[in-house]
Amino acid sequence: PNTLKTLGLAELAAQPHWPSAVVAGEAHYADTNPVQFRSPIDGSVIGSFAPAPAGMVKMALEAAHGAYLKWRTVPAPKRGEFVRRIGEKVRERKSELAQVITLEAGKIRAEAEGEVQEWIDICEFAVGLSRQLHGLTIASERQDHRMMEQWHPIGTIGVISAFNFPMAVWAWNAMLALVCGDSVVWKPSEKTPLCALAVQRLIDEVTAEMGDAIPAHLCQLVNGLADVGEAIAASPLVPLVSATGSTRMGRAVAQTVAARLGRSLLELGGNNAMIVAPSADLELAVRAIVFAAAGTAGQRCTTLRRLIVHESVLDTVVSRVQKAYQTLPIGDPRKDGVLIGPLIDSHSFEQMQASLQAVVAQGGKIVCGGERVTEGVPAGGYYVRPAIVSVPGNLPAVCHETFAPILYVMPYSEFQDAVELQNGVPQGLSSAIFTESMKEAELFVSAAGSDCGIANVNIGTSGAEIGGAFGGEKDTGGGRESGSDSWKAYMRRTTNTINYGNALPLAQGIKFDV
Ligand code: UN1
Repeated sequence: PNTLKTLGLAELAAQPHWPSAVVAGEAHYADTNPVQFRSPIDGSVIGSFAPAPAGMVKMALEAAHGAYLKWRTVPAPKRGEFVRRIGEKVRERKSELAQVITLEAGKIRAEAEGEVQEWIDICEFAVGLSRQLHGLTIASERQDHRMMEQWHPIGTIGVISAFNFPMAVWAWNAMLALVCGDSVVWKPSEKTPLCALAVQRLIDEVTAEMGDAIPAHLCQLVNGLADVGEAIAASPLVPLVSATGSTRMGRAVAQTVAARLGRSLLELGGNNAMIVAPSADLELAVRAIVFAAAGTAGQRCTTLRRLIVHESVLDTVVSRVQKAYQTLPIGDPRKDGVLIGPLIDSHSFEQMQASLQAVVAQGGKIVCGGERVTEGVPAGGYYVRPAIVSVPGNLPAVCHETFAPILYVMPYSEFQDAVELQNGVPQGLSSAIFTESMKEAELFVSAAGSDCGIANVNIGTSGAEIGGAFGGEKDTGGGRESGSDSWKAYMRRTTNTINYGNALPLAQGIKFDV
């Protein structure tokens, strides 16, 4: 309750349901059948909201579009000022915001704070960027002509995000979109509506503090179900839809967006692997494996799911990871010292069990873990012991992403086979190699190496910094968010050719005398 008060949510909490949407700064309540949302910590009901119907999406999109029409002419460095102030407020509220993430997504405190830190980091990145949204000047082939590029705001960005990063993924998109001169409509996961409301409240506060310096209502929030995502994807008012979640969801969104020739930016499932070479520093490798495979209870899109180990070190690596797993503190994520919190819900637990059964039926062997933990943890939450499963290669069950801590371990003898195993799944998000061989490391990150968007050497697959472009290939969807030049997705490029001479020469030397 204290946290809700600090976050300015107390009066919303006094209503029978949480808002279905916050549009133009106003909370709206739909009259649809309310859905309850629960804390994964103990399965208790936190609250309920009536899912926003399509009419509310329309209202949100229209408000956002109106704000965009004003925002697009505000100088980009001034837009940066808004994001700078958001970043300052997030810094002040870091621990309260993290508490809401822990409550709704079940992250341990350090990881919840890490997520809020990603939001702070992307604010700082975006503020710098607000003075660097520049295009090229290109030599014209024509006498007395100049050719240049400009990057202009594009419109309203639709953001669809998942439960596992209930604030940071929205922030990667929204903070860039805002400095780029766009407005935002957000459909968060129906499992984390409170995180979204806390974020929205903070944005609304900064908006109010800035008064007339910026247009109101640049960010709208719609708490709804899949049909809200579909309505956003279908709307011609949304030139770019940025969607994070399952490959199935991304495929549906992308097809709807493509049908109207809109753009989508997809960050979908991963099936991330690490190669452990015979020369690897095993001490470091084991620490990286445990954080990447078991951390966040296996619920990051960058979670390590496949371990490809040279046969000469296979037994040593497996027994060291197994040993580390035995002492991993699993439990209430609010408690000091706990490293592994709960799965998001019972459905997630069932999927984990189904994947374990499938892989065993296909020839895999469970080395350890996979079972529900009920002692020393809050009743009602789905806590599991992270599993290690030995497999001969990429069995069918290994080829799909199960959002839970299952680590499939497979052997290799030749380096080239390891690279093929790493690339031999439909997904292509993150990958890593542990090796002391310069040749192997360079090959792994070369054109003929890992086919993923992220390829790391001597660090794990998860926990990327915001400064790099984030995303992956194949079933991961091809999008790039966050750092580097990902901002270009949120703008439209115009090419301008300017004639400052007295003649009208045509390109390609064409003569057309009239
Ligand atoms: C996600 O799981 O959707 O690289 C994002 C990481 C985090 C982001 C994960 N910085 O693990």
